[in-house]
Amino acid sequence: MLAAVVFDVDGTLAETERDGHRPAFNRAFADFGLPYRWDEQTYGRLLAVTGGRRRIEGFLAEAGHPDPVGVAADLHRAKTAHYIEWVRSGPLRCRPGVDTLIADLGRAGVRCAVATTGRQAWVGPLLDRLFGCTSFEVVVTGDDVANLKPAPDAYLCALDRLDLPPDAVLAVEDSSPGLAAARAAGLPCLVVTNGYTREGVFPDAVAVRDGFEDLGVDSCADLVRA
Ligand code: XBP
Ligand code: MG
Repeated sequence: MLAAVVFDVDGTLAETERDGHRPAFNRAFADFGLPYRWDEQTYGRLLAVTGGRRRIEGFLAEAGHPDPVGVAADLHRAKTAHYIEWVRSGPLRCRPGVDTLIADLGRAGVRCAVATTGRQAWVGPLLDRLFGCTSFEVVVTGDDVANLKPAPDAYLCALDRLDLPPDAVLAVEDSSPGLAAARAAGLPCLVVTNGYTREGVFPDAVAVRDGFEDLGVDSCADLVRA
């Protein structure tokens, strides 16, 4: 019995990575006079590390930059400010069909939630702009958990706040770290791929699709029964 759907944000609810997060990271590098710029392909590789601060940290360590941990914290603050600006006024859209699905789930009495490794400072404004502030009953962000995806913490926290068992909840993710997080928390997980993850292999997914078109409440319910 499907009681709730928990959605990832980046890459799932909206294509935010290539034209949203990536330029914000690059603006932060420029602010600090650093020579690094992440092109689309490099950024695709770096997405294996979730969380912007950890992503910068790993990259700086790999590049041999001094004090990667301290520098990453400052850079990530600047990146977050740039990204909030893009969320407020950039060409942000949800992925086609996901807004209809969320509205249909609500009408059918299926609760909707969010579990992301992104930061609260921009997650709230992004959800409000795309879906209105009442669409998600529970919103878990990277600020709420000790360990980011692929650790299960975000999903465990969502289940706790929803007060539901994992087998009554469908997770929707776009990537391997997200899928691993959902599975580690015991949730069946639908993967909806995007430009960065289309070539991926997702053996643990209950289903893999390349978009939300034609995905309705009944097919979500079938997936938790599968
Ligand atoms: C998304 C992320 C996020 C963003 C950056 O992972 O890894 O870290 O790229 O956001 P997922 P912050 O979709 O699996 O949640 O800079 O706010 O960390
Ligand atoms: Mg994602």
